[in-house]
Amino acid sequence: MSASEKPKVAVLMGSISDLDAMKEAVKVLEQFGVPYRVDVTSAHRTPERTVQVVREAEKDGVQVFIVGAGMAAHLAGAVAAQTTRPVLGVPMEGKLAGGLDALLSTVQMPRGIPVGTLAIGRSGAVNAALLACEILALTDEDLAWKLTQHREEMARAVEEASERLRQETGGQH
Ligand code: RP5
Repeated sequence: MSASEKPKVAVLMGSISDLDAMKEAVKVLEQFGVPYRVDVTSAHRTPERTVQVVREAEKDGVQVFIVGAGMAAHLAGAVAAQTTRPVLGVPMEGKLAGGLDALLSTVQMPRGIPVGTLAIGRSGAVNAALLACEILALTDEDLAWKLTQHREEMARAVEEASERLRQETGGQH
């Protein structure tokens, strides 16, 4: 992202150890040309910094927050408590029962402070970024067009895979 571009999405993560999965969200934002900022901040280790990051991001013009955290994954909720802009939570996998701990900590928000929770891990990070694009596309025709193109490309890829499989196996439609 060039320094002159104002970020529309903030990608936050609770630890640098979340970066592998959260990189997937960044890749999608880059693919769609959506300016973003990235921060590491922890609901538990740096609670005040978390509030500051949200304030700063809002001032920068961020419209959507994508927040990844693992274990007792309270970061998305802590961010949601500080903003009325949409917060998309991505539970990190791998600590307990494949990330069930993080999934429940992210999704089980008390009434009134919503976190839109995605799937655990990389798929969740990808979908969080796509959902952020869809939210921004409500007022951005260019982005809406790119999303439609992306859906068409995915459909073509499925059809091509099916055709390759048919040729390799000699199977019939
Ligand atoms: C959470 O604790 C982070 O989001 C991370 O997924 C998990 C473990 O953090 P580290 O001990 O690897 O820094 O707060």
